[in-house]
Amino acid sequence: MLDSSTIESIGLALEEAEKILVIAHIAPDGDAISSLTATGVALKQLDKDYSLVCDDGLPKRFEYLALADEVETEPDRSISYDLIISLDCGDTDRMGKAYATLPDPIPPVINIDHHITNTNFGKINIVSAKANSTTEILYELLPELGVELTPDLSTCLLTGLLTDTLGFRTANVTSHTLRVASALLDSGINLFSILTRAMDLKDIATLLIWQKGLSNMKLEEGVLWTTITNQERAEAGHNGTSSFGLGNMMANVYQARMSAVIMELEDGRVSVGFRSRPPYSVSEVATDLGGGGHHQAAGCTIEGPLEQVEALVVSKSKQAIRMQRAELKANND
Ligand SMILES: [Mn+2]
Repeated sequence: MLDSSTIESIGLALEEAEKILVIAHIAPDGDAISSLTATGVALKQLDKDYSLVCDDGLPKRFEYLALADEVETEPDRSISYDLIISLDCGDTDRMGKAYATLPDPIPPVINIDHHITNTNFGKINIVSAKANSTTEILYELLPELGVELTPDLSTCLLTGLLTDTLGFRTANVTSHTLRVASALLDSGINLFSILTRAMDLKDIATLLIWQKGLSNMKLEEGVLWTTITNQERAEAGHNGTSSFGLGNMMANVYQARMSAVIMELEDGRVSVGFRSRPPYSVSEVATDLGGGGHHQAAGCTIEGPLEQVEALVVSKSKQAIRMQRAELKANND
């Protein structure tokens, strides 16, 4: 539950702000992008001036979200913003250039997030690792600020909840999660149509990148990993840094305790997406490598070359499995 003093300070910050910059994380997933559009819908209702920004723009499959066409890849340089709302970002790096290139003085930040590794970088922080998605936090928060739960808003909020729980399949889903979803559906929106567009429909490039990833896959000591080079990405016609569920698929293999998709990026750095099944956790490995995330899904971006990152990631993952096994065994004894 949100405490009333935090709600009050957010209400006050919004009231005083004239130009609000709303930022979702780089390489946005469904939760990031729908938190962004949901916040836009809310600010519009509250009659506030805002910009919705994500370095990497809005992925095509989320074009059905309200205000999708308002999402920009950089802040408006002619505006001097007086408030930032950061969404689904565990640290300020996740806001990318949208934040890093802002002129001084940097306006105060409202940090709304559910990553267990969140660094509480905001002036106001609403960080709840218990929430299944950042949109679940917005579902609690926005009505407290006088925002009405319209079908457009509910569609955004449910999209974040569905995508971050992989369609209610993750370990943190509870009856509460389903009650939130149920309340959102009561505003007159259609679960099937959101599920289909947000999670099922995909570009052929996605299957081609899976094909590359699966053929490069290796399994050692419970770590199932793959590497994807820039050339392979180009051949698949794949843009961006997401593997669109390949890591999730690989973590759901009996022989795997952790999975890692290690992908070369155009600038020579390498992005790593980690996944695991309980009781194993990948958030510590990702944090150790300069990233962050959740127990079952985390990631980081490291300087290349690819082969070096691969060796590092595999050895760190094996080590994490050994340590976590030992801890589990000690706890069971
Ligand atoms: Mn999220």
